[in-house]
Amino acid sequence: MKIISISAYQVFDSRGNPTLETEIVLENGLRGRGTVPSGASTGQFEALELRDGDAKRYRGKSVFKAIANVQDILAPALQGRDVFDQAGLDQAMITLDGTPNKGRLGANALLGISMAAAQAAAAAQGEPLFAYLGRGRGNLLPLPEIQILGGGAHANWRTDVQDFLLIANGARSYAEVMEMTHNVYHAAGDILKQRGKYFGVADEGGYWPEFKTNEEPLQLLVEAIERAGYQPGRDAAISLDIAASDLFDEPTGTYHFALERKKFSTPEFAALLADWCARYPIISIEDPMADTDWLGWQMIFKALGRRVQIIGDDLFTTNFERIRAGIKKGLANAVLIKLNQIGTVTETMAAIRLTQEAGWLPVVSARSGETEDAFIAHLAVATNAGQLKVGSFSRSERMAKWNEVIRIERELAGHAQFIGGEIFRKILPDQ
Ligand code: 2PG
Ligand code: MG
Repeated sequence: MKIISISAYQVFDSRGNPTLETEIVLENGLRGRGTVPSGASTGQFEALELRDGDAKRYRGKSVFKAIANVQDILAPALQGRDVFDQAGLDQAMITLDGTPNKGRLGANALLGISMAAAQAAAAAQGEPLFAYLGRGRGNLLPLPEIQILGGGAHANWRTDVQDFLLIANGARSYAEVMEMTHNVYHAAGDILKQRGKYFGVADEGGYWPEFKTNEEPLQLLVEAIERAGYQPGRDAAISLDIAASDLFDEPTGTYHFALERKKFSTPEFAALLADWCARYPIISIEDPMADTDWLGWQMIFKALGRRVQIIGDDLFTTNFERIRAGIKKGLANAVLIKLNQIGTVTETMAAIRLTQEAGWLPVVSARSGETEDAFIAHLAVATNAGQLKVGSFSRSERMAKWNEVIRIERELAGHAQFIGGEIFRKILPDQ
């Protein structure tokens, strides 16, 4: 099935920032579209997001150069090729770019095409995207990781810790996760309203009240779980994204909590997180240490790695070589997976496979700047990844993904599988 045309144009993400959408048309007239997300707390090892940097247009954020690269360089090279050859299309784009971080043409230029090709191919095959990408083998509905409170770069630094999330580890079905999350999210909102601390939601849809310390949100989460009628730890547990690269001062090797005017050495920071894990029902921590502080990662993994999921996001940036190095060194037991950190669907799926083959868990993730595109819901099911992180339980760019999993479950009819919190048994012998 030949690709007839590839075009790209500027649309806008959930923060109102420009991003790129790509459309592919096939010889039979069917189409596929891909809309590229964008991070705020981006890792230094991510593939390059090409923005124009012209202060007079869209505050420097327009993506017209990336669009031109699609139209002038990538499209002419790919038109006429077989849309079912996803790996070949992605490799051709990687070769045309020719840099290790997609810095010449822009990872956003490549990813829009890569996603659109998968969508068009699925349409041509007459299959839903998850079935096409998974070659019919994907049927595991993901356990969601859902933000209740936002901080860090997503909430104007109300807290230093970036995300306080909920994992409904006791749920027996995806529907039950939705119900529990709904109940806890709104219970948290009720508590904040009663305390006069309800100020709406931050970039990913979580509340962003003022706190005096980075520990206070943990107490609030436990209260919200209890207020909703659940037992913390057994029914619903806490997950954190520390996004520690943003807190790390490289020259002095210290972590900073600006909110509390506190500094921590690596062992002190590891001890703080271990103490939180001893006192709160925390089941997962993402980026507990900075992406360059590998000794810190080893330290935290030694302390917590048998009972807490330790996820590398900025550490690995969905990069095959970085994940492989992390596996060798035993830095973590899970990998956050983001399409635009690496720039093509093929490389993203290879990163997921590598993670699974090592006996680690992949967590498919959205970005803080998202769109209505629900590609990642399909990716999670296609690869039997088992976990999905999309921000909170409000704002339609978030709900689009949670709702898409409901549609996928219907599509799978009786074949859908849900193992929920059981997934942690694969990596956590002491849970
Ligand atoms: C993260 C993501 C999503 P961003 O750190 O995990 O929450 O944030 O897209 O801003 O990098
Ligand atoms: Mg993160």
